[in-house]
Amino acid sequence: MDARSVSESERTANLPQADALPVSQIESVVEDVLASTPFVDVHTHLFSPVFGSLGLWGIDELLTYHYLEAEFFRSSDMPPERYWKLSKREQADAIWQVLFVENTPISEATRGIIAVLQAFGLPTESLDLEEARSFFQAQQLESHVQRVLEMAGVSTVVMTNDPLNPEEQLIWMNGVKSHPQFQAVLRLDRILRDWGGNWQQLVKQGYAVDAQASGRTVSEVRRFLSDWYGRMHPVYMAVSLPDTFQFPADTIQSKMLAEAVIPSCREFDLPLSLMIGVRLQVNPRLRLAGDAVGRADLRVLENLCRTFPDNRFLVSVLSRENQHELCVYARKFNNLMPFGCWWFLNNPSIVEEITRERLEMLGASFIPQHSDARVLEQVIYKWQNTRTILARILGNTYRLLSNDGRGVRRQDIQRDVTRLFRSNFEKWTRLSSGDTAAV
Ligand code: HDL
Ligand code: ZN
Repeated sequence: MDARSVSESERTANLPQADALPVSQIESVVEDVLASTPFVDVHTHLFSPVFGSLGLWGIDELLTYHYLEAEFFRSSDMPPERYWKLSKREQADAIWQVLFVENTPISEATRGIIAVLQAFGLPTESLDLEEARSFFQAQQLESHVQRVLEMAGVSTVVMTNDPLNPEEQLIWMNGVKSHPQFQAVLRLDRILRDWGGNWQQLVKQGYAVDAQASGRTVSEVRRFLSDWYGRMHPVYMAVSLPDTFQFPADTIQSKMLAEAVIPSCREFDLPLSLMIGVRLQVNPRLRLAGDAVGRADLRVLENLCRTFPDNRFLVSVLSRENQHELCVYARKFNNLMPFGCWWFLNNPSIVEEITRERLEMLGASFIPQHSDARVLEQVIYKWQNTRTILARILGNTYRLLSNDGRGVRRQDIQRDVTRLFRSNFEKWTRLSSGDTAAV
């Protein structure tokens, strides 16, 4: 039958769901489902309260976020060397004065501060930070964490844990009481990016490794990973890699990946998170704000996914120019899970572009976002922005589907949002929905 001859009533009557939403209601239902579904934040630099001062929170930490420091140095005559000599409080005062008093906070990171202050009912146009400081100083951390995660609509925060960070190592060695809303990650940058500078730390921990990664080094690194798996119970192992990353290669990094880390991930049934595209310290004067981005050769993903079909790879790439090919690779390898609009990509204009092309090419089989939060209260604005953008994009996607001839119900939208922001990650990491339930 010619499609044109099907009458409107026959076409509608063919819709399998009598309860399909009117197109005009779709976006508001998407907004409501996004607002009422707690998300899993799959990559952050937050810590559960038991980690003490490693966990950052409050207005002075929010304002001295390295994203804001980079913007401060563009609008201030203060040389970085002088800024680094200031106290944390003085640094926050300087940033507030330059970016929020002398200039309008119109960047993504400065608007985020305004959104956080607004969320707590704090003034957003003060000439100083006294009222904000008093508010945060009055908070009790555990209840503040609960309140912030509830405001952000986040049920689970995935941390970044470094077994070779001396301060963090001590806390793990003394035994860490797990927190129902925080999951650990075994982060391996020091081993995989700077073997020369870190192999002796493994020796200090009792592992018989050497500078050339010869002899028993591989089996000892496997033992190191096994011991830390037992301490942390991580949901994945992770490493951030430069734009120049190559695999395979005749390097200690490649050997450690192929012979120790990737086999260990299989042994413990863990994904390996690869975050590719950082150009470290292009301007060391800015310290943590001194990193930049480079387009990577994503044939490394082809090689890794094809060589290790029984491993699962959780991948985020930093260059906007790598995003489309990441989608193509995800279509070729179902052991590749793209996630997030990372770091310099976490801006509404780019998040929209990336998320639309992922939906168009991958359906709901990817993880749209992570916060990368370093300071607790950042999750409030980062996830508020994600929900706003996703409401618009998903609303448009479902309208297109309706126009193509398939009505959409609320339960369809709920199923997709749950998959995008919870169950894709739960399945990838073998977490149960109970492990990530909102408390
Ligand atoms: O390596 C990483 O996990 C990056 O996210 C860096 O921590 C980076 O400094 C950052 O905070 N980006 O948002
Ligand atoms: Zn990060």
